[in-house]
Amino acid sequence: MKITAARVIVCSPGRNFVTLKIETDEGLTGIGDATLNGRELAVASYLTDHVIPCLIGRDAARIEDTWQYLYRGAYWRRGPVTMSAIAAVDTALWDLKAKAAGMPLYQLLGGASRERVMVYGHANGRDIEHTVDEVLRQKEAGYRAIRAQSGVPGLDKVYGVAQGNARYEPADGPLPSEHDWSTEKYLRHAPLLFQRVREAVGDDIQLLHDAHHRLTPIEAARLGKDLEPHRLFWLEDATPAENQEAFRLIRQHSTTPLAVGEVFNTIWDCKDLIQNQLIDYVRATVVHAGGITHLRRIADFAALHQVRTGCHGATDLSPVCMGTALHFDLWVPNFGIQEHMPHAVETDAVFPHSYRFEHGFMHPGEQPGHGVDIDEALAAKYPYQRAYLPVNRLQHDGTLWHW
Ligand code: CS2
Ligand code: MG
Repeated sequence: MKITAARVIVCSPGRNFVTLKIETDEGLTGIGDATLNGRELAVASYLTDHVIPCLIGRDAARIEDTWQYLYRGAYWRRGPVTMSAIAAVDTALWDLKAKAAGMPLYQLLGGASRERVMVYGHANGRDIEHTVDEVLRQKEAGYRAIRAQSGVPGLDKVYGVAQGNARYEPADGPLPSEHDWSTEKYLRHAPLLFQRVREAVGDDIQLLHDAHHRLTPIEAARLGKDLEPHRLFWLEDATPAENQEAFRLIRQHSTTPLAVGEVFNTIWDCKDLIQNQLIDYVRATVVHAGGITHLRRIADFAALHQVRTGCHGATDLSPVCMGTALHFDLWVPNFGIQEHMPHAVETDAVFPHSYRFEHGFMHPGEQPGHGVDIDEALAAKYPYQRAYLPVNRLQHDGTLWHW
């Protein structure tokens, strides 16, 4: 099966997505997600200008060889733009191979290791009471695991909390808006939030929280310790992880399980974290970590150290990534949990898919391939719209802080 053509489709049905479609001489097509929130057009150009010309005429069955060709062959390795582009090609080739075999992707990976995939939903509130209501609403919707985020008294806008009645969307304007931040206020507030949420929701629901890289290692250690009584499933992105060694300090002080890695793009970003058992869950997912081929390598390495997976699943990862991740989740032996933030109605219409949500679990479906398609005619009605994540500044002096 030879690759005869490939093209990039950029569209904005509710938010921006970048999709790669590969065509073959046997008439089968495969698609892959290449979306990099806020930097979409860089990946689109990387693919169109530098990758697609090298794909034409290649054997679509040689997934591993193509991965190595794009990773080693470019000379410039790693980085989110490169790895999202490689991921798109890799995902499209796995989709093609599974379609050619007439089986759902998880079968090709080795078959299901479980019946269904546990997902966590989001509960975002203006304040503690609003967050408690949202947690109970998510519980009612069937979620067994819920991430709770809340506005902080004295701070105008906070990560993960929508403005007004709108849904929280991880890109909120044509230029970055500005949020303010106070670690002191947040550290006083977060333990009170989880005390109330745990009281209201009971012991059977798993609770998660995302600190979004805002804390220093010693502050993160204090938060982990303060949250221990409320038995979180995980505390995510407690401190930035460019320096992987930073997590040792948190570990020395707290038994709250730690998750990190939605911004990782290769195994090198988490090698020390995993082999020193400084984390419990690795958040890398298909689109930003080099596709199924590389994510599988990360997961296998993590398994040796009892680290489990917890794939990123915000709305800026397209349904193509979601569907592919669900096949990976159903197969991967050291599965932990999968994030689930439902897409907008317009997004779902552009990307028809076989995956489904039922009672807090998801399943990728039995369609051959990864089970997600793109309606190109409908996609063309939603042209790209520049949109960025906000930036964050310290409230007391305006220093640019971590997002
Ligand atoms: C988040 C995301 O889902 C998460 O845990 O941290 O909302 C993240 O901010 C965006 O995906 C960034 O593009
Ligand atoms: Mg996160």
